[in-house]
Amino acid sequence: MIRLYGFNTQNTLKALYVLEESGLDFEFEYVDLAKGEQRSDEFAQKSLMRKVPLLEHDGEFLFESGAICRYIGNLTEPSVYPVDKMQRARVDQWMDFFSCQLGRWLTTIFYETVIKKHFNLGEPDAALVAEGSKFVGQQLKVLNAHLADSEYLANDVLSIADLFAFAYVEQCRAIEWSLTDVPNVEAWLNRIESRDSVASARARFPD
Ligand SMILES: N[C@@H](CCC(=O)N[C@@H](CS)C(=O)NCC(=O)O)C(=O)O
Repeated sequence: MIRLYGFNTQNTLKALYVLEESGLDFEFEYVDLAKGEQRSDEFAQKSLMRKVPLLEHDGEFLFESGAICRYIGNLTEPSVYPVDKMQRARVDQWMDFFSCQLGRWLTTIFYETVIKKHFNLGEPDAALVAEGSKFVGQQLKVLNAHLADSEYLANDVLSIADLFAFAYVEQCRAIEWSLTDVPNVEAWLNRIESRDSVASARARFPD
């Protein structure tokens, strides 16, 4: 039995998009972070981290969205997480690029300008938003150049890297970051968004 515990922010969405794309049977359990459900004793018994996403598979638990996406990728079609060493490294390369660079900075801006407001956590840190905006601008151009020659991030085929990255880049809408000057990124975003897996994942959340 596979069960994903999560909330509707980018870290859970990465794992949920990959799970939906995989075609594996799974359950989704909503953990309402706004109500502090991740801090319950019951949840702590499953994960010492008390964070989501958390994957449960036949009684084993796994945290960290990247590890979860790779694990699911290993359970499914080789093309979404290839076995060839260089092809797999290219998937990992783009996942790391998003975790450590573009996605990291988009999430910083999202946290400062959207989450803080939503959860009444104070004013955005203007210096951090400015620093993040500088890197997002630079790194979106890098991504745009890469996507000029390819419809997908790695190996010219959909992989877990695309779904993982999509969860970060879709935050551009909430932070009102226009993608019109990076049209290849915008086209890629729309391409991934049109997949049934994305619609199915979104339908898992309460209204
Ligand atoms: N690096 C972790 C980050 C996990 C994380 O920070 N999750 C947030 C939601 S996006 C969370 O559960 N926060 C609840 C808390 O910190 O109490 C991953 O990629 O899974």
